[in-house]
Amino acid sequence: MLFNGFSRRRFAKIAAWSALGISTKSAGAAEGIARARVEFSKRTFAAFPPSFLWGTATSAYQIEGAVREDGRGPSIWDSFVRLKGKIIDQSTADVANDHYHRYKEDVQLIKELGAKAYRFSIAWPRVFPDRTGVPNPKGLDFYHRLVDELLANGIEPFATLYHWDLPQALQDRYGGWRSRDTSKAFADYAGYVTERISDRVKHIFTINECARLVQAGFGTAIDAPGLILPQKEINQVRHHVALGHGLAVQAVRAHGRSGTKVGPAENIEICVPAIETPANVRAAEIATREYNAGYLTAILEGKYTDAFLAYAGANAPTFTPEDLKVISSPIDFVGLNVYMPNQFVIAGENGGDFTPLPFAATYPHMDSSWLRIGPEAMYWAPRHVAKLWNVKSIYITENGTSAADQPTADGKIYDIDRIMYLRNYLTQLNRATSEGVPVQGYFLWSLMDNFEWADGYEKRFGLYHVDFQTQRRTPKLSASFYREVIRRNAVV
Ligand code: PNW
Repeated sequence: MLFNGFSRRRFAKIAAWSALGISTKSAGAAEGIARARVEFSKRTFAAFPPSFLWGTATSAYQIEGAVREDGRGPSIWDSFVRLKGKIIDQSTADVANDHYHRYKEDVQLIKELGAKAYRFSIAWPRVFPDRTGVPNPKGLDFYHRLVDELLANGIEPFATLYHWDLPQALQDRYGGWRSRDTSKAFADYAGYVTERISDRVKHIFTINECARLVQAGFGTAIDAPGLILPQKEINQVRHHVALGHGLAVQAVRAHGRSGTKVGPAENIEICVPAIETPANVRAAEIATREYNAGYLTAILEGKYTDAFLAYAGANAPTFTPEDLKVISSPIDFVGLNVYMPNQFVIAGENGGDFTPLPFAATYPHMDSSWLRIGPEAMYWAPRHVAKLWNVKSIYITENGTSAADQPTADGKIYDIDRIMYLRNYLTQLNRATSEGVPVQGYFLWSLMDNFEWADGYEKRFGLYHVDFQTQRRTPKLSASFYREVIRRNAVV
C-alpha cells in the first residue's frame, strides 16, 4: 500500500519524527534519504494502453518547399506570404525544410524516435493545381513515395487532406471558402486522393483546425487569405468549411477501400473547470458544447444549437436541413489539437449555465504569446468530447510548444522548457487514458522546426532543430525525452 510513493511504514515513521519535533532531514540522515531513494526509484507512472499509438505531426506548406515543382499550382499561402507585413520575418515557405527532396532523411528522424505513426498533410494544389479540375498525377506521386517510405520503416501514415493551403485558383474563381463551390471541390479532391491512397493509408483527417482557419483567415487577417469579413459572412464561411468536411467524409466513404477511417482534426475551444467540483465540471461541459457549436457540435449533433442561433441572430449562416445532414455524416474518430485551455469556467451565476472567467494578466505562456500553459486542457478536451457526444475513438492530432531553443557552446539544445510542457500535458493525457477516456494515439507537433505561418521561422516547435541555411536537422533534448516516453509507453 503506497501513500504518494511512500510506504505506510515510512509514512508512520515520518509522522512520528514530526510529532517529536524532529525534522525528517536531521533524523533521516543519509540512511533515511537513501531509503527514500530506493522507494522512489521503484515508483512507476501508470502506462498508457498497450495499443497506444505515438506519433509526430507536420503539414505540407510548413515543410515541403518545392512550391513550383512537378506541376504544383500556387496556394493562397504562396500569395499571402508576399503581402507586405504579413509574415514577421518577411520569409516565405518556398524552400522551408526542403522536405519534398529530403523526405527519406525525415522519415529516419521519425524512426529514430521510435514513433509508429506520422501525421502529414497533402497539398491540394499539387494534386489539382488550377481551375480546370484536371489532376496532376505528379503531385500525388510525391505522397505515394512518402507513404511507401513510411510503411517500409514501420510507420503508419495518417493523412490530412486540408491544412490551409487552398489552391489560389479556387480563391480567384469562387472566393475560396466564401462559396459552397469550394466545399464541393474539396469533396472531389478528397475522393480522388482517397481512391489512390487508401490501399495504404487507413486514417484520413478532413480539415485541420476549422476554428483557426475561419477566425484568422476571415476575421482577423492573420492567416491567408487575409480577409476581415462581417460576422454574418464569417459564419457563412464556417458553414461552408463544415459542409466541406461532411462532403469529404462522404467522398472518403464512396472511394476508400473498406476499413478506411475518417474524421476531423479540430482545435476545439477547450473549457476547463477552474476548480473541479461537479457543478463546475458540468458548466465546463455545457460551455464546450456551446463554444464549438459552429463546427464540432454541428458535426456530432447534426444541428446548430438554439443558443448558437439565438446569439448569432441575423448573422446566423444560411443553411438547409440537407446541409446539416451532410455535415453530420458519421465519422470514425475525432482528432483534437490541444495546446492550451481556451476558457476557464465556473458554474453559472444569475441563472446562467456557466460563467467564463477572464485570464489574469499574469497567466503564464510559452514562447508563443498565445500558448498559455494549462496541462489540464489535455485531460478535459478528450474527456468532454467523449462524455458530451459518446465518442468512442479520439486522437490527439497535435500538441507541442514553441521554445527559444538556443544552441549551447557544445552545439546541443537543452530545451527543458519544452520537456516541462510535454511532461505535464502527457501526465494529464495519462490521467485521461487511465480513467478510460478513449484516446487512441498522440501526435506531437512537430517533428521538426518549420514555417510557423505568420511567425515565419521565428517560432520553433520541433523535436529536431533545423538550421534553415544548411537544412541540418539536430535532435533537441526533447527528442530524447519523447523517445523515452515512447519506449516506456509512460510519462517519464
Ligand atoms: C496549429 N492559436 O495552429 C496548426 O495546426 C499548426 O499548423 C501550427 O504550426 C501549430 O498549431 C503551432 O502553432 C495554431 O493562436 C496556431 O490558438 C495558433 C493557435 C492555435 C493553433
